[in-house]
Amino acid sequence: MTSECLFCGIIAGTTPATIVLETDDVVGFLDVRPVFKGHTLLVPREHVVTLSDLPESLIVPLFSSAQRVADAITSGLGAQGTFVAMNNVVSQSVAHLHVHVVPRTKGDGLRGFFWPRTKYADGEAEEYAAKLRAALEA
Ligand code: DGP
Repeated sequence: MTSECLFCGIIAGTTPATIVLETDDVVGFLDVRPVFKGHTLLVPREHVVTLSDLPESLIVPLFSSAQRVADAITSGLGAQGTFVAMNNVVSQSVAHLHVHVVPRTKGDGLRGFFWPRTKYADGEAEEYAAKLRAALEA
């Protein structure tokens, strides 16, 4: 917990939020600026900033909570599916790891989250995969 962290304040109950789930390790609350209504943020109670900082012991608690909320969004809100995402450093506006679980329904107007897509030149995919495999083995 850090006193200047917004999400630590929500976890501690000193900053108001609309809570949807609480476990020993994780808190889930509604995003105050939802992409669609029901958009939930899941945060580990422990203050960590990025996915790289998340202790292995919290991976299952955090992502099983994301799975539960994703299921609740479809069964409880009538969404057809969900988009589950996390910004790390770039576009991360709150420096406390948070998983977005966003309700999705066909025709909701969100087209692939507005991601521009690119293409690999001949042989380039293998170069990228080789660099990734080397980094994974390091
Ligand atoms: P990101 O941009 O990935 O770091 O997402 C941060 C999200 O946090 C953003 O969608 C809006 C949400 N947010 C920011 N301030 C507050 C707040 O005070 N309360 C709640 N519930 N959500 C917040």
